Amino acid sequence: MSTSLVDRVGAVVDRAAERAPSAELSQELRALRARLDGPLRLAIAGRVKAGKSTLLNALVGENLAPTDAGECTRVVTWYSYGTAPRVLLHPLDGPPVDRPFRRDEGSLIIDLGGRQPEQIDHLEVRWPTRRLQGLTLVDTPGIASISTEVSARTHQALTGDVGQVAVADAVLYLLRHAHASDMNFMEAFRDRQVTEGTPVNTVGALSRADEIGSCRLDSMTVAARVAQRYAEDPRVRRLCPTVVPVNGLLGHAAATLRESEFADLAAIARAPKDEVARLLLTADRLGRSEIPEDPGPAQREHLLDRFGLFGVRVAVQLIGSGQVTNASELADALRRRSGLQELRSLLTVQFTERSRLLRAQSVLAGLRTVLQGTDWPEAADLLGEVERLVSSSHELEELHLLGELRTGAIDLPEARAAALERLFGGHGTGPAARLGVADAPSTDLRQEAVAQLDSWHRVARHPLTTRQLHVLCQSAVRSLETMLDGDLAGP
Ligand SMILES: Nc1nc2c(ncn2[C@@H]2O[C@H](COP(=O)(O)OP(=O)(O)O)[C@@H](O)[C@H]2O)c(=O)[nH]1
Ligand SMILES: [Mg+2]
Repeated sequence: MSTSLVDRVGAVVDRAAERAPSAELSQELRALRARLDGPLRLAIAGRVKAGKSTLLNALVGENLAPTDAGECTRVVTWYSYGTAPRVLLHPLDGPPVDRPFRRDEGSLIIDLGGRQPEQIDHLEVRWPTRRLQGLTLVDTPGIASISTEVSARTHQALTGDVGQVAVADAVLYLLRHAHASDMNFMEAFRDRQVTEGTPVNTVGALSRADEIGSCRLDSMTVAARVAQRYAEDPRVRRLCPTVVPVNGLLGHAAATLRESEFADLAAIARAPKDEVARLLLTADRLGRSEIPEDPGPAQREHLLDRFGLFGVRVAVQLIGSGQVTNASELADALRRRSGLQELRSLLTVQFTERSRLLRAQSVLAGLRTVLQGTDWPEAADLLGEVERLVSSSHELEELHLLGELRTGAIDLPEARAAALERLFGGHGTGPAARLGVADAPSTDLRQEAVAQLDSWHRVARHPLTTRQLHVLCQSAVRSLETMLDGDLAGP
């Protein structure tokens, strides 16, 4: 896709690194350069206890990130692909060091070697799993954390403090309720992007969705409505245009379901109907009731921890009604109800497909930050080059306009705005998605593209077309021409 842009960005950073007046600066620039070819860095952000670490585990399909309390939850932790398990501690002062770790029943337990979270820049967990290939997930302690230092560390990781380069290329933001600090945080992330004002780098998830409808069986439907309302709220929309409900706890349980858990759930489902109903009335009863003896209170408490009250209710209903008959069918059914698949597709369309572009954008932002922070005479020339690169890139412009359209910053009739959003890659970057038609042979797609090209030319020529729309028309024409010259080029 964005070969030319990525190459050009790479060339500017290489040149800057070669000419840098100090070894330190040169090294910083080379590290930045490496990001261009590295995996996309997706940070999971949100308030403490929003369910970030749980969702990260659900996305990886393994129990890696520690949840709830513990000192490791207070450190920014990167989970990236590695051929063998390895944990590196990056202190604030000094080079990274390998740290021992172990894994018992639960998540990874990392030995920090007596270092306080405040002295650690971040931890890096490398893990051999397919899910982390091409995607690094960054777990953050949360804004408005207990300690201001930890809050600040989160901020810095995501937005880059003044003079610092941001760690994340994109953010998955977990919302539980629209707290004021949620808004401030997203503002900060947005401000530091190259194409200022674009929220395409942030996708929102309404987390712990099962709790929204009091854990009733229709909780996810209720949560979907709430998520929709959130996404329509101008304050939320301006910052993260899409919000989907997700139940990370259930997604994680589904990905790691054990036979013994299925057996316990099935035993509950077999009990007399009124007994089951009484047992599942509240979390307290489920965890503490004397009966049944099998599964006893300890096992039921375990089920609650793993599935939540909603998850247990759903699982018992699925087994009791005969809709699922074994652990793997149950896992599939629970995964479907967790909202994890919808979240995954959203992440694919919004981030993975334009991974190269987002990385190029981050590297440009980083390069700007580094250059602005030096008194090196050549920095001004290089900065000029960065600005030219940004303003001449149609791909970055698409990203920028996409953001403007989504947030309603551009005043257009809904149908026209929707067509442009699609065309600029808002629902996927392939030709069919951009054209808004079903996938078809490229001759058919080419015909459609030519027709749309013609129609945007006509809008552009119309005497009543505003200047703003005229600019959009030109971009639309450019997008279509790029498609016709590239993916849809004739024989
Ligand atoms: N019911 C329910 N509980 C959740 C969900 N996600 C997380 N939790 C629980 O919320 C608590 C905090 O989760 P954690 O992932 O540590 O939140 P973090 O501080 O944002 O990383 C834990 O006890 C989780 O088990 C969810 O989707 N549903
Ligand atoms: Mg956490």
